[in-house]
Amino acid sequence: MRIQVVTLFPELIEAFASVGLMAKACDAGILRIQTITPRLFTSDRHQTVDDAPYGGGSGMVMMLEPIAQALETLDAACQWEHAPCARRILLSPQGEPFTQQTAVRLAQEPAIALLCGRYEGIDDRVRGLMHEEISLGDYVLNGGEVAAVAIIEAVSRLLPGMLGNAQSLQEESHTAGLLEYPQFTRPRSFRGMDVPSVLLSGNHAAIARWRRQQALLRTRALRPDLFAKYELTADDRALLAEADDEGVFVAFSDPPPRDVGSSEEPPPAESHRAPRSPAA
Ligand code: JD8
Repeated sequence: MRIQVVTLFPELIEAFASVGLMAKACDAGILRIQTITPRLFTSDRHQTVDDAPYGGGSGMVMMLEPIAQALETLDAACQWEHAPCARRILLSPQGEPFTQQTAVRLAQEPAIALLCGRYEGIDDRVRGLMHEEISLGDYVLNGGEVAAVAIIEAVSRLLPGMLGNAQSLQEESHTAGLLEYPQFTRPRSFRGMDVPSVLLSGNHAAIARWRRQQALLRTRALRPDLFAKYELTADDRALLAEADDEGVFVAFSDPPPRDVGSSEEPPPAESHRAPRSPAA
């Protein structure tokens, strides 16, 4: 897949593309990242890409001509290689919120072009040059670059041939819409916090059940919005019912149970409870 980025800070995108799995994917030819700056398409001494807003107001607005020429140059690069032009995506707070579903859809494109604004944004007529508009989420960034790298990372890890992903993508789709189950590694005991004993039991069926149960409990407790949308199977309901009557808690998340009328700190209900909650 080809990912093109129009940005005043290509070095930000290149820094991300040069490490970890993204660098490996680029080296393997699974992913190709091309950046271009609108500054290349200015003709004044200061390489001006912004101007004051019509109607007045504070801040500067990015001008269309350098951006349009950058996008056209990227299209020409595709055409030179007899490849389809990229689907053009504007990154802005007004866009459709980016989700895993968006990532899955974009991963099916042969090429996408991500346009990153800066300053107060881009001349509104830019929308006439783009296919769609995406927002990373409901918070304010100073420009589109962080949204671009988030999208590049979420999309590129879905690409076929992406190193070591067949197995984990399979597992991910099984649990899509739920939070992950908790994971542990050595040592078995860390500052009084013990790894849940089921994980040391070697009973693979019991481990799979416990993990599924924890994923369900965590999602219900921490992300009721996701839980409401999730379609529970009969097995899932049974796991939750079992957890509810046995008083199973969400590993390292629930506060310790207290006896009614007692001000004494109760003993830990199970060995893998945190001794106290520094995060709370
Ligand atoms: C592009 C300029 C900053 C936006 C004034 C200063 C995405 N989820 C997201 N939050 N913010 C952005 C984003 C912000 C941008 C630009 C994307 C270009 N800014 C401006 C308007 C208000 N600030 C984003 N994707």
